[in-house]
Amino acid sequence: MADYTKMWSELGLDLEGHNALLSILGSAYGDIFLSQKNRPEGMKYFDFVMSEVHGLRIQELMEAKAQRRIVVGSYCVFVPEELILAVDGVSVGLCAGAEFNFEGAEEVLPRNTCALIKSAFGFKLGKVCPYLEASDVVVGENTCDGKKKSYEILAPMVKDLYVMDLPQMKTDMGRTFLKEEYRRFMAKLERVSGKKITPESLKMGIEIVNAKRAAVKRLAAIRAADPAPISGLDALLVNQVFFYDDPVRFTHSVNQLCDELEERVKNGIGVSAPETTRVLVSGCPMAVPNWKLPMLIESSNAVIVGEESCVGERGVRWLTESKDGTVEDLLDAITARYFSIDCAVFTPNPSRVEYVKEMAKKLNAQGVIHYSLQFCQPYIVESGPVEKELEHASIPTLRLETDYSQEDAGQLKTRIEAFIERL
Ligand code: BJ8
Repeated sequence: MADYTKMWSELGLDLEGHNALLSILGSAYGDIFLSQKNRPEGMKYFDFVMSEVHGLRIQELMEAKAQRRIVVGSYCVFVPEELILAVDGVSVGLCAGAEFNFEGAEEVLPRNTCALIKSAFGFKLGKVCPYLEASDVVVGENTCDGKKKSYEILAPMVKDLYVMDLPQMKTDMGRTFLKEEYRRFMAKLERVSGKKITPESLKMGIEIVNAKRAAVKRLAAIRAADPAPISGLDALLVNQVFFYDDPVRFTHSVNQLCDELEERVKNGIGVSAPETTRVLVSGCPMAVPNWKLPMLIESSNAVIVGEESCVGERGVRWLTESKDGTVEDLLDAITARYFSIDCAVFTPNPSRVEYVKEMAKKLNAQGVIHYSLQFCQPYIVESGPVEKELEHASIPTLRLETDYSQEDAGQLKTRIEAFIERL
């Protein structure tokens, strides 16, 4: 990697902490990803992106800013990238998946806060996230109580925290509310960027994001093959890079990877032997570099064939209808798309479990591992009924609760191995 020290210090990063984080990440990446056997060639692009995730990509963001393009950071798939692209902005994901500076985070947040939120705070307080520091606007959304209340604490720490309110029920009122929130967000983006959203710019934004989602959906569909042409770890990585990379370049690289995987399927080539036990993971999102659970599963004689998660199927499943029309018409299409997302913060949320069943069938998964982060009430509460419903449909299910530490790795592995034996 080139020397980016100057850029990192100009962004205000704590160089010592940042170097420590990069070195942990680099060695974890080598151990977990590069040691896998029979990886597709197309993963080289994603290895490169990861090796430059705090380097070249940040340099691109800085160049975009120099050209008066805004960078918008967000923590949730309810924040429409289409709108950000419509003002020629750059959208970046800010969720964090590493146990870094939790002591700092626990000085401002309760200990019993989920690891994803603590990690975002640990990164901010430790000054180690260049994406956060490069963001002109940070969008917080009112989803779970943990995030909603923690944004009050984050607000004074970032340049411009914009809070997006979200409905909690799938009613007509909820849909109208979501549309009005997206309209308010459009006005915010126009104000900060100094650019007006037009039907043309919005349609272009929709098409770029649709193409990106369609590429990931293509990848997801190929994973139905046996033997699995790609590991769950690599597929998760693609879904994680989704939130950082340039969208057009990302789409091209995913499609290239899919071309290769389709060839593999034709020739019966896989990353694991035919008839390896196939598992679906469902639940909370796994932000970079949260690779703990997939690593434990895939080192237990099983392959992950899908992720029912926001870093996965829930983030890409729906496309936005792209049509000619006014900004208002396109805003309706965007609202319809996002209102379909079945995050556990909605009540009731029956479509999620129905879709888990559908995914298990489509992908020939023999069992489901439900993953909740500790203290994540929406997904932990929902995991009971989900398990019951899946078991009722004869889909064996294992419910796990964990965090970002390695302390429970041995215990989790024992439970995962016992579950896989049962399938
Ligand atoms: S749409 S899943 S990205 S809210 S793990 S912080 S829910 S306590 S991340 Fe999410 Fe949007 Fe929903 Fe998706 Fe809270 Fe749970 Fe923590 Fe979570």
